[in-house]
Amino acid sequence: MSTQVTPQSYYGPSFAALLDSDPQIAELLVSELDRQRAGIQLIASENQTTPAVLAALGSTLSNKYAEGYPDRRYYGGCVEVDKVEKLAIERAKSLFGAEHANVQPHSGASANQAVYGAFAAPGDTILGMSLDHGGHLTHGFKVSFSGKWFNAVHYGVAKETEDIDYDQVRDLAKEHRPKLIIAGGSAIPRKIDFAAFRQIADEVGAIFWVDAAHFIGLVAGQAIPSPVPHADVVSFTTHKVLRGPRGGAIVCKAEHAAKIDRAVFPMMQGGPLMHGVAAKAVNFAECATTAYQDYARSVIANAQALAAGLGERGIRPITGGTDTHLSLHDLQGVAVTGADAEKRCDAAGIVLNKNAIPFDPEKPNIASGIRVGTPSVTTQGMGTEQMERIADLIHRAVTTTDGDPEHETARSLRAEVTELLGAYPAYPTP
Ligand code: DSN
Repeated sequence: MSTQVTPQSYYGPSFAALLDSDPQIAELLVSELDRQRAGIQLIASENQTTPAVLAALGSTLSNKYAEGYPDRRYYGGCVEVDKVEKLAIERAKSLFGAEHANVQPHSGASANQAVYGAFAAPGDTILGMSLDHGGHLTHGFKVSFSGKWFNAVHYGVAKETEDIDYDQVRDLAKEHRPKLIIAGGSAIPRKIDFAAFRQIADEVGAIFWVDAAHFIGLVAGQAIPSPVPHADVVSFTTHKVLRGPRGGAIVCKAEHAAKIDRAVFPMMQGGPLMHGVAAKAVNFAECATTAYQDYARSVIANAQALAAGLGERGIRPITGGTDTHLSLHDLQGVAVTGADAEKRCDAAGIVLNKNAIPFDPEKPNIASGIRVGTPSVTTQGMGTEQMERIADLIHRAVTTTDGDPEHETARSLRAEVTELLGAYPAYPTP
């Protein structure tokens, strides 16, 4: 068992019961908290949610079956969970200025399944960003249900700008007349021109869907423009920059509300995870504060500082920088693959992921790039000065170590990481 103080406040009052009944799993929970505390966490899709959200997740709401929607359930005893879900819905609508919200999707992929269920039938054509240019599996990638069940057509980025090629989007939309046009993805560093997408969708009579999973937290914090006024439907996850529980949600225009609700339940899901819905409600309230808005702005400032710091050291940011919480970097200038960089950083106490870059000469499991994001380090209170230091640590890890944790430089880099994290701890012990 870890020598650190038992993190009761993060795992809730039931942690003592777990420790008693299943010490093996209890120990792993603590080891994972230790792991999250011990490294610099730069996975762009991760964050460190609050003790309040963790408390809601670890609650007896997990016991309740509540198929249906508030006041329209298929089970008795839903009086309290009805109140919880109504609060979550109202808070989501208010936070995003949305006409309708569905807070039941179990995950981002579940939310996306429901959007397909609402607006498309198997065999229909969809238009999304290709995965190797920054899109997402569920936007029609060949091994995903979305690529198997729909006729998926993909746009990408322009070679010169490395940003979305809107002319290509229009040309493909006119040629293929998709039912759905999808904006969003997992590795897009720049703001998306939602008005341009809306215009193209209108030109071809398509539904315009934004998968805002990555950047919805920046929208909630009013740090970047919102897709909500432009899109028919916006799906998202609640655990990235947003910093809520692992889960999904959908907001949409009122005219699509019934379709979306029917597609989430009963088409794609059964009973909602009411402990997750409660945690989403807690999170939406947290995001409506000026403190969260300050956080969202700092996430971007930090991402820009980190991207610039890496760029100055020969690790080129795709598109030249970022407007969001993440940047994507080309390692070809330092002659290291993404897979090697990920391993070398890991050995140095820095957690990030290899990532394909547009027009990547390497296979996806090797890749020529890395993706870095600042949601977690910003939650820990770090600022642009620390990003400069992290850029230096990454550069040294990538260019002077070999992935062996016992390598002398890896050991000294880990000592520097520990020193930096000492001033900005994750989940500081109360
Ligand atoms: N896996 C997520 C990410 O890392 O971007 C997207 O689903």
